[in-house]
Amino acid sequence: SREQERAKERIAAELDRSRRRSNGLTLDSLDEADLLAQHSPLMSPLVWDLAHIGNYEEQWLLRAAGGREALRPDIDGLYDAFENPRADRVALPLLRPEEARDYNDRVRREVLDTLDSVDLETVPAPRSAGERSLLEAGFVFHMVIQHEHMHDETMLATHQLRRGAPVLLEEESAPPEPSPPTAEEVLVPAGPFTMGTDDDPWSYDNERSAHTVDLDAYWIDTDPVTNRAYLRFVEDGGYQDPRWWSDEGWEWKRRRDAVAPAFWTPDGDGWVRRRFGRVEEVPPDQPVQHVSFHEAEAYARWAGRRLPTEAEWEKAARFDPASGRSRRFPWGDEEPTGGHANLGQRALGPHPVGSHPEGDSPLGVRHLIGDVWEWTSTTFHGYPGFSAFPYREYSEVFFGGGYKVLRGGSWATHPTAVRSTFRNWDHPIRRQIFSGFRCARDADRA
Ligand code: AVJ
Ligand code: FE
Repeated sequence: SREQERAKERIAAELDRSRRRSNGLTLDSLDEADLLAQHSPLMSPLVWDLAHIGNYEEQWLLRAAGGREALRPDIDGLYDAFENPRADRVALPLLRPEEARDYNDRVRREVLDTLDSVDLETVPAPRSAGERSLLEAGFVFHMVIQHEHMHDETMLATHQLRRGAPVLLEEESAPPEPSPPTAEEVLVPAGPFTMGTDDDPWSYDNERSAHTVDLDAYWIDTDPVTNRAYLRFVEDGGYQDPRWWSDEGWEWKRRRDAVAPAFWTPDGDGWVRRRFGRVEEVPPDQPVQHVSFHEAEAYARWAGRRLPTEAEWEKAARFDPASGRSRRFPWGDEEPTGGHANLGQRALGPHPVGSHPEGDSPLGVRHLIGDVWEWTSTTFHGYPGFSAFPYREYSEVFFGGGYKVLRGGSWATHPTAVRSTFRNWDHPIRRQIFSGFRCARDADRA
């Protein structure tokens, strides 16, 4: 059908886009030694991510969806993230960069061939989370496209940790102009909303099923916490006062000797930050990034507030009080454009707050999508009726593991890999990711 043709064209275009991005972060920007090196024990050598992307694509699109013979079953173990912790990957007999490129190209050629012949089943709605198939509504292709972009974001974190001359270029010439400031917080009225989804064709198992959540009224910050605001916490001795920190957070801070967000260093009276090999002033109007959950939580307590729960974040990011409906994005159901949000690595950092008025939610909450991932107070778990699909290792094995949920995507997240239902998670100590936060508080009961 015409509709299926169009869906396939979109998939082919997105596959191509993600591959150009991966190559730009590896083969086009670094030499062989740099690609094979371990820049941080927290991260893989870039060449591991590169061939892992191809191997994942082989396993899911060629073997599982296409029913084809395996091309390189011998390398599955090398690129299995559970068999090999990140710190160990540098010692594996990995494909060299040129071999990885050839392998990825070969997989991709067969994938495009497979795409031609498969039937992207249409979804008989409504369906419960358990009843899905790999191809329905293009699911497995969407999963592989998002997977590649997630690793591209991971590779950006590796680039950020890498020492040496800068290699990445900013695609955009200048950030957009901020609009005038508005009220600092927004009141979200009490009442039910729909959290999660049953039918988003890009959604992962952990975003399902759609369910009603009834929340008390709460206030949430209009914008993510900026560097200017965070600096007040730093200069008020926030890192020296255990009152603001959880026991676990204080212990983390003490052991790391953290005194400010990652990549900040003192400079005269103030601070500078390193960003992809360049040292610059800390821009006051941008959301703070590279903070751990513990730092976000300590700031919130210092400010007399708290982090939002995951449900509070999602209600702010999609509930439309006029219709009572939950939207795909804060601004509506349309795909993100550069006007709505700072996504897709066009900038190499967050934009100043107030610079994406088109992206506001109906209640006037800003920058929910893009700029920085936002820590929430919620521990990663499965929604009611959760059913792992298509594999337990995407989400389910992380439930109950003390991971904290992050929402909204960062400037490094591709538009296909984020929406108001999308859930990310990480250890509460991690801050090499592009993480920030906003605060919330209970509304006074009348
Ligand atoms: C969803 C970002 C937590 O990077 O660990 C990549 C995504 N899953 N390969 C991760 C993922 C398999 C995952 N996060
Ligand atoms: Fe992966």
